Amino acid sequence: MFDKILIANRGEIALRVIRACREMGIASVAVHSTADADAMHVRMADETICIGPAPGSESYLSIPAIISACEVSGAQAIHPGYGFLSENARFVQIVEDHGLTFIGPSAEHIRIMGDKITAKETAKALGIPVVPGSAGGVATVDDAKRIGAEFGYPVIIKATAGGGGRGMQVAKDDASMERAFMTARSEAKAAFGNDEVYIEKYLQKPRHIEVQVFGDGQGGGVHLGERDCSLQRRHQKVFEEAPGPSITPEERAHIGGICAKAIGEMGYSGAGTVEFLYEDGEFFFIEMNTRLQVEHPVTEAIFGQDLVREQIRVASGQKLSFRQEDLTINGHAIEVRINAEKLPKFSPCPGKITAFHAPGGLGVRMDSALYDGYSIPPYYDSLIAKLIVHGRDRPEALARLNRALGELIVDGIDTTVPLFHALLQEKDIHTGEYNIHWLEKWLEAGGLD
Ligand code: MV4
Repeated sequence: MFDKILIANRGEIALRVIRACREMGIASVAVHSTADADAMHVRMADETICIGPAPGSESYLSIPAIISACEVSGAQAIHPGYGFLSENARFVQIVEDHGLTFIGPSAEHIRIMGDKITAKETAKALGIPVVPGSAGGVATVDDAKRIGAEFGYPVIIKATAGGGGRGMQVAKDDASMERAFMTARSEAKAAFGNDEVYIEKYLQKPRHIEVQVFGDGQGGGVHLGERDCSLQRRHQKVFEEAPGPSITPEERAHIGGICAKAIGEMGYSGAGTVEFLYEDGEFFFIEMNTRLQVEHPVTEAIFGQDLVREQIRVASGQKLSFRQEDLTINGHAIEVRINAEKLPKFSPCPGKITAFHAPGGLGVRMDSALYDGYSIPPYYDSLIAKLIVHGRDRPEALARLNRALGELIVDGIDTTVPLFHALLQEKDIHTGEYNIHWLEKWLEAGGLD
């Protein structure tokens, strides 16, 4: 096991990793930008190193700065958290070339899944059901129209180098294909420096269901069920839950079993998330994320497992501490993402916290790096807290969410908390009848008014 781990991240996820390290008797090294000298992750770590100026590109994304911080501190491993360098295959290669351990999958697995075409080919070859569509990249409008005719409109054009929704275009018929295809290509080029696109049958009202997997790097793989993350705004998740309200135990065992087997066969190491669109009882693979996700706590809550601890164990060459048959679901968990944003437009709202109180009590977890008097810097993501509630069933979790939101105090800035109070008034949220379009439609229809 490692003696010392460097955390190449900030905010609540850096705290999350520091906490796992402390429980495991591992020393933690926080890195920070000049803007984060007073940040909670810096206060809570065993050691701290300033790695550069405020912009992420010159600090949390600076590979030389992070490698140097490892060498200076004597950390043997790097936990990347999510975002920043967490899915950067080149970084992982450099980490390994310096004799350090990346807490996550191999550079090769990150590379395969980063290219959405090779990701899909790999998933398909491993028996994971994928969305019907083009075999590989589509180079011309004529080819795109052939695919439209073959699979039937509407189709969606996606960037091979994309993910997370950028550079996608829907074509509803042959006539709209030329424009959609050209727009997708130029957006892909602008966003990713790569204009390759592929095409899929467009699913009209799916849910976003993602399966949590873990590989031991030695041919073993397990799944920890699914999360439903359909409630999104502009491809940003706002509310996540586990288990998925529409998923039966049989469906879970089926798709989970397929994913776990695939992860084992790949020789995948560490935490991963296999993303699906789920419509009319069918799962369709779209992408795989090769990192720990923001919403991992809902899975931790219902399985009673510490996923960061498992990541560290696997990275150090130890076995997973659970087998598939040890994993059972207990109750229901919901996470809401609290952002420093002003409603109704979700405009970023950094500033000084003048009063702060985190909710508590049975079944309540708040992961946040806020404290009274803290000034949220304007340079980074607007996520300031994740409120996670756990109940014996979904109605209890929803009631607990309502109760916990009522206890929360964040004064001095605007947050997305009123959004969650409003959502809790909606019947569809209580019945679980929502899909990927529900939130945007509700906002457009004046849900926040
Ligand atoms: C799709 C789709 C419908 N059909 N693919 C958006 C982000 C990226 N991860 C995949 N996305 C979508 N892919 C097919 N074949 C609809 C979306 C989509 C979406 C997916 C998940 C959650 C929210 C979404 C919002 C709009 C579109």
